[in-house]
Amino acid sequence: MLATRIGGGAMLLAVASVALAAQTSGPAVDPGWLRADSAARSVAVTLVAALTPASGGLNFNGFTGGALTVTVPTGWTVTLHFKNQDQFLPHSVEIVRDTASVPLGPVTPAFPHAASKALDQGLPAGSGEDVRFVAAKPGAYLIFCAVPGHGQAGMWIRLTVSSAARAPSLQATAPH
Ligand SMILES: [Cu+2]
Repeated sequence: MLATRIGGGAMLLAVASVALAAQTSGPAVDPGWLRADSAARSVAVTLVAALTPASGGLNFNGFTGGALTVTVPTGWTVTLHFKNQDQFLPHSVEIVRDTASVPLGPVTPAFPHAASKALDQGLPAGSGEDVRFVAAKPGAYLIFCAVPGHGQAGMWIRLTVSSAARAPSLQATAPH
C-alpha cells in the first residue's frame, strides 16, 4: 500500500517536471541552420517561416518574439535562405533596427537589400527567396516579417552584428 502510494507520487512528480521542461526549454536550435565560410567572410542562414505551428505559424524556425539570436561579425555577407512553409499565410522578411517598438509593416531596411521582394504581400506558401546583404554596421537588429501585423504578433527574431564576434553563431535567447 505504502509502496503504491510512493510510486504514484513519484510518477506524478516525473510528469510535472517533464511538463515544466517542455515549457521552459522552448524549441530546439538546429546548428545546421548556419553555414559559415570564414575565408569568404560570409554566412548562410536557413530561415523558415512557420517551421512549426507555434504562434499560429507566425514564427521563424519555430521561434518568436526574439527567442532566437543570429550573431554575425561586422562586415560579413549574410544570405538568408528564406522559405515560407505556412500552408495558410504569406510571409516576408526584413532586417530592421531594434527600436522600442516592432514596426507594424514594411519600413526601410537597416542595410541595402536586406528585405525580401514583396514585403507587404509576402511570399505565398511553399515559395522562397534568397536575401543577401552586408552586415556593415554593428548593432542590434530584428529579423522581422513585414506582412502587416505579423511582426507585432511576435514574428521576429534577433540579429546581432558584432565587431567582437570572430564567427557567426546561433542561440536561443530570452524572449521579449
Ligand atoms: Cu509573417
